[in-house]
Amino acid sequence: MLATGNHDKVRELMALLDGTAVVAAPDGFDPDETGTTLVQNARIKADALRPDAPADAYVMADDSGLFVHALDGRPGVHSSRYGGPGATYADNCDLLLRELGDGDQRGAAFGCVLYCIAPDGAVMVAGGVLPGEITREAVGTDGFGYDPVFRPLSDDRTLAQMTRDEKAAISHRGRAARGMSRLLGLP
Ligand code: ITT
Repeated sequence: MLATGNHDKVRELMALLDGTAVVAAPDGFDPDETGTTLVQNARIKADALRPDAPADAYVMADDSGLFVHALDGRPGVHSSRYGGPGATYADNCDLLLRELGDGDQRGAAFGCVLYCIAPDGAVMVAGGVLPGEITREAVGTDGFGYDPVFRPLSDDRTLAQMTRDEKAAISHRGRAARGMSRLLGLP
């Protein structure tokens, strides 16, 4: 059971864990993310869902964010709330482009931590990083979040110009999910 209220993460994680029975958290799942690191916030979400999940289920949380070097790592763990309460993905991208302006320092990295609690209480943690740079304008319509303004170092397109499989092959979440699959002994 995935400890997230973000349907875009659910969609990507279901594809990444293809062949495993995955269910989303109940509607409205949204615990306070008071941590200062991806690991802390992933743990908060997994711990919050554990009591409500079936006893024989594995509970897995995803905490992720975009870390921009010229902004000292912001928006980081605050990526979903960067533009304030109610900000859309487009609002967040616009704010980021405005903050960076014409600056040449555009290096950034996506990070993802997956935190899984097994039925017996054992904890498994896996992470993934995707280095890249922030574009000067939003390009592409696929993916979600900051995908239209993020170009991985390994490509000349943004993540929003890639297919789901192309993104999964290189992304922070794809890397973390493959690590978690190994820890869980999944195919
Ligand atoms: P949950 O806490 O319910 O899981 P959330 O969206 O609030 O959902 P986070 O606190 O982990 O999750 O914030 C992650 C944000 O980072 C997300 O909302 C996007 O803005 C951004 N993000 C994470 N992964 C991304 C990706 O693959 N592509 C684009 N943006 C991403």
